[in-house]
Amino acid sequence: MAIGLHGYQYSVYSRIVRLALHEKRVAYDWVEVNPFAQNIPASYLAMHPFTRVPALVHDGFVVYETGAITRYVDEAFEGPKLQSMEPRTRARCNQIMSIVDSYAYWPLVRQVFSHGVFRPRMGLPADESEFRKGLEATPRILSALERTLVEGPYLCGHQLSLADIHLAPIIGYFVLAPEGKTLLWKHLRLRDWWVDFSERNSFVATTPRLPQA
Ligand SMILES: N[C@@H](CCC(=O)N[C@@H](CS)C(=O)NCC(=O)O)C(=O)O
Repeated sequence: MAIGLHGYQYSVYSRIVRLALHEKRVAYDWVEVNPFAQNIPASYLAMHPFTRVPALVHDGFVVYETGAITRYVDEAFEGPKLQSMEPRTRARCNQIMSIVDSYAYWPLVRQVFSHGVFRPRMGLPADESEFRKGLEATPRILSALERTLVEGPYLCGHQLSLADIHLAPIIGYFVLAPEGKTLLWKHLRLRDWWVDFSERNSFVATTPRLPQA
């Protein structure tokens, strides 16, 4: 059984898949692909025509789009189940994954983290107005996510799910900006969820090595 994960070391979406594989205890080979590079290999573009990462290859079967990959990983491999069969719990988890993709990723990662943390650390030009726009968009997103945390300790109740795995890397980057951490700390249940998740072995083991501030 050969599993290859094509991803970028700093990519939150690649980390989501790494977390899912780690939690399922599935071994894989990592193939580094920088989606922002000018010279993305043609072999990768043949797999992922939208020039994003990640993409998973399992015994010749190629799948891209992170939610599709993590659901596949959960269903194709042994290990703890990361999706509930109960319709409302499952709907809530899918809703959270969709909130992350549709509303959270851009402001929290591409605006706050990229312009407030990543670009300055990489010595790249950063845009303060993008950073501010991201911060302004955030309270509504954090409040919506916090509202899902009614039963805890996980986002969808008593068991770890793909929803936790989908959100954690996004929050992990967001709180590296002190302004982001301050905003998260106003949402106590979400903060507690985050502190717990950040201590999981899978999360620690997949921490990207960012340049120091
Ligand atoms: N819809 C894609 C989004 C993946 C995505 O945006 N990945 C980022 C890295 S975290 C990327 O490849 N960005 C390259 C770009 O924006 O050009 C998925 O779910 O996998």
